[in-house]
Amino acid sequence: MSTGAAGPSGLGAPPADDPDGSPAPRAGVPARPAPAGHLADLRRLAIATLDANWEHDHTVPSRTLYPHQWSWDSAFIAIGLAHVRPDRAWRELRTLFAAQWADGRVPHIVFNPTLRVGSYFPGPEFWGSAGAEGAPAAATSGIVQPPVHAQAAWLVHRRAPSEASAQALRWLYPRLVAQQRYLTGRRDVGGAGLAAIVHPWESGLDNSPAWDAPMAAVPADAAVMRAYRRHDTAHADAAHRPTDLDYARYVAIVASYRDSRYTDQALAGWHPFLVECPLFNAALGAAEQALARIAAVVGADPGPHRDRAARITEAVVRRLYDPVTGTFHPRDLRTDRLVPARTVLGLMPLILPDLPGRQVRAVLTEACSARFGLAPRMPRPLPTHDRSAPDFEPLRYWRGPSWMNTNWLLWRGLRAHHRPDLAAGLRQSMLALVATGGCHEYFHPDTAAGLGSAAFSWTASLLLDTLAEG
Ligand code: 2M8
Repeated sequence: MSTGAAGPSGLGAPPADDPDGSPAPRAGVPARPAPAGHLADLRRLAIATLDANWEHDHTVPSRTLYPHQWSWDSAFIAIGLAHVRPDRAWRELRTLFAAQWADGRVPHIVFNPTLRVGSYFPGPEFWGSAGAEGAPAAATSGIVQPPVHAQAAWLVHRRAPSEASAQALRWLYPRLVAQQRYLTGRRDVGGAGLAAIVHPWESGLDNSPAWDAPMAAVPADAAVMRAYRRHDTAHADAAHRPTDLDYARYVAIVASYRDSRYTDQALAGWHPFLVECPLFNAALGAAEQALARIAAVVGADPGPHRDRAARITEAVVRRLYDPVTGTFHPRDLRTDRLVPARTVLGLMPLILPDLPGRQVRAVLTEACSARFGLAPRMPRPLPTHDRSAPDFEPLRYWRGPSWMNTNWLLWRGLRAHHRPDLAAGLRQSMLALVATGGCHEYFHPDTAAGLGSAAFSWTASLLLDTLAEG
């Protein structure tokens, strides 16, 4: 079953205008609060989307574009499922962590073995995880995604604490700790206590302009892609997706890592892409905060988690904050320089509850500037890239469109840093976004037209969380 291109009214095609017939909010026009009946429609749409994407023991991000299990998608999905299907929320996380590698890495894709070859590119035959030491029996990718899982587990438990949820936490806790140990150990290429990502896919924001500079140094030729069949462009507009040259580089970076059997030894000496990402490392620090809370439930010591959270926050500020731009940037470890692009990644350290006041103020200034447009009354959520940048592209994937997950993270950060005024404005704009575009994967940042997959799981699940916590 597929919910197809679904707007909230009647689950049909995404409406150009509000279901009550009034015009959809346009740029510059504050979104007005949605009426209660309308919110109930939105909730129904979100649940239908998640139910349609449930696959035995996990949720696919999208039936068409992403038919396997993805790591950070599952964390976001569990957060929403906790509101409506708590058993599934725990199942989602358990299925993912059952595919954890012996070294603690949680793979970014767990492949569904029943799907035909070619249902996703690059598929299990390309990743060849079976040949790597410590890989699980299931076929997986060999890279990771932002570690938002401890926060997800904590939120799922907090929504409905019970003996069953405490038991689920007891099972997950050592696995979450192993995930952190992997990232702060083997992946600490820069030696400062932060994790390096080895592929843009590990950031989750695959073709963000943040990766243009480090990617330019990766030798590749777009013609390489003639040897492969891209699956994504068969299901989404190619003009909204990464280019063939991007993909040639993605494939080259995977091949480098895979051919070294996914070892992290001496990465600096041979791997072509090594970056400390602000979102990834903010998630790493926030995970330690969540683990401190989980530790208290499972009878472990929260103290070491708090200490590690403080050290990660300090390193994020020291390594990734630029006092000249007043925002955070990724650090390219191959050049040891900050990447100049100002993307939404730079705002993500706001999810760190102990971010110092100076950086909190700087991030809020950046977020409230015309680059991103955060305000107590705002027509649209934040785009993924600086609106004033010459390479801002409102239709292309992570180079401009609005996404629910980055906005949801920011919304959480605003609440943690006691900005209910801005959090309320952002929440309202997120609800208006999905009310206009449906549960799409991403959205035109001005018109809210739905882009990419029309029935995307984390849009649905984070919508449920946003609706519930108004
Ligand atoms: C997108 O990434 C995959 C590769 O991992 C792809 O483009 O095929 C990203 O949006 C990523 O953040 C997301 O986890 C994944 C599945 O939704 O799709």
